Amino acid sequence: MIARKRRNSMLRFRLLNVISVAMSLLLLTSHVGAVSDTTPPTAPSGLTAEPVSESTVSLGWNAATDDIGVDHYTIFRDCASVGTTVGTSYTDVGLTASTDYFYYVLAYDAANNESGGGGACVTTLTPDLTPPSTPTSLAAKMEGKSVVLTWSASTDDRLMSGYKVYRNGVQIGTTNNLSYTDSSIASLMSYSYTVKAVDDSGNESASSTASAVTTPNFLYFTDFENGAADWTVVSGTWSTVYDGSRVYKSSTTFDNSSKIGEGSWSDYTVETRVKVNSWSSTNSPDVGIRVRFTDNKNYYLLGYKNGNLVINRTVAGTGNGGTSKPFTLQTGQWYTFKAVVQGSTLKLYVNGNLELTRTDSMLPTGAVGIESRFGDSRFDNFTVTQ
Ligand SMILES: [Ca+2]
Ligand SMILES: [Ca+2]
Ligand SMILES: [Ca+2]
Repeated sequence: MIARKRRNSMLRFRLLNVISVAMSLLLLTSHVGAVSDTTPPTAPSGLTAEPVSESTVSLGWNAATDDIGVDHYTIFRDCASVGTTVGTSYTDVGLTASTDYFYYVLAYDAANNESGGGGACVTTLTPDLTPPSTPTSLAAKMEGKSVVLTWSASTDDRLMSGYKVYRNGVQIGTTNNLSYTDSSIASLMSYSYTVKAVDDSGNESASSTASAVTTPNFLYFTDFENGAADWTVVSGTWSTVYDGSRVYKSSTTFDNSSKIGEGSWSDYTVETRVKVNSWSSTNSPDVGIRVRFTDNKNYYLLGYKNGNLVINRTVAGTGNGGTSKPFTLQTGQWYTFKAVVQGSTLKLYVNGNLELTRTDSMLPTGAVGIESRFGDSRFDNFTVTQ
C-alpha cells in the first residue's frame, strides 16, 4: 500500500491518509449498531527524526487521541515495522552510516483500529573518524601514598566518551572525569603519566604531554581502612570510625596520643589529613603531629594549639614555649598537616604552605604519632616518607 521510494513521500502519505480515512468509514458503515470500537485514533502528528550518530536515529511525535484510548504506536522504517511503543518517542539503532531512512508512526487502539499518519526522512551521520582533541595541562602530584592526576577537558566533533590513563606507557585505567588517582605506587619509583581522550566511536586522541613523579621512600602509610591495630596508644582513647572513609579518632578528654614507627628513626616527613569536629574545652586544646616521639614525656608537637600553629618541644615531661603564629582552625574542616624533620630543623606545613620553622637539637631520634587534647579529632591518610 505504501510506495517504497522516499521521494514524493508527502504526496504518497496524503494518499495513505485518504485511503485510511476511507477504510475507516467503510469499517464504520459495516459495523453500524455494533458496540465494538470502530473509531481509529487520530494520526500521530509532528513526527521528528534526528540522527544521533552514524547508526542511531531518535524519533518523537505528538500523542494521538482515540474515543476509547490509544493502545500503542507502531514505528515503520522504509515500509517495514521496526518496533512498537506506548510512549511518544523511539530510538532506532543498528542503522548504516550516511544512509537515508524514511519513518512513519501509526497509532492503534485496543480494537486494532489504525490511524493515518505522516512520515519523516532522516539521513544517518557519516562515520565519526575524527579523534578528540588532546588532553592538556596534565599534572601529577603525590597525595598520601597515591599519585593524583588532573588535566583539562578534550573536545570532540561529535560525542566525547572518556579518558584512558597510562603510566610508563601502560594503560592503568579509564575515567569520565578530569582526574584520576593511582593508588598502586611503590617507593622510590619514577612514574611518567599520560592521558588520551576517546570519543563515542572509539577514536583516540594523541597522548597528552607526560607528567612525571618520583615517589619518596615510604616508611609507613595507612588510610585506616583496615583499622589501627598496628598503632600504639600512648595516652587517652582512640578508635577507627567512618567519616567519609575510615579515620582514626581521638576521645575528647585532656590527653590523647598514639604512636607508630621506629625509635631509631631520625629524619623524615610526616603528612596526615586532620579534622577537629568539635572542642570539649577552651583550656588550651590542641591537635597535631608528634615527631621524635619516644614517650609521653619526650616529643615535638607540630600542629595547632589554642589559636596558634606551634612547634613545641617536650623533654623529660617539661615543655617550652616553642615557635608559634596565630591561626584559625575551623572545626568540621579537613586540613593537611605536614611535619618535616631534617637534623635540627623542624618545619610545619598546613595545606601545602610552610607556616613555621624551628631549629632544635635536643631530640635527635624517635618514632612518629599524633596528639589531640580536648578535641573530637580525626586523622586519615597518615604517611611517613624519607
Ligand atoms: Ca477507537
Ligand atoms: Ca570524533
Ligand atoms: Ca581513610
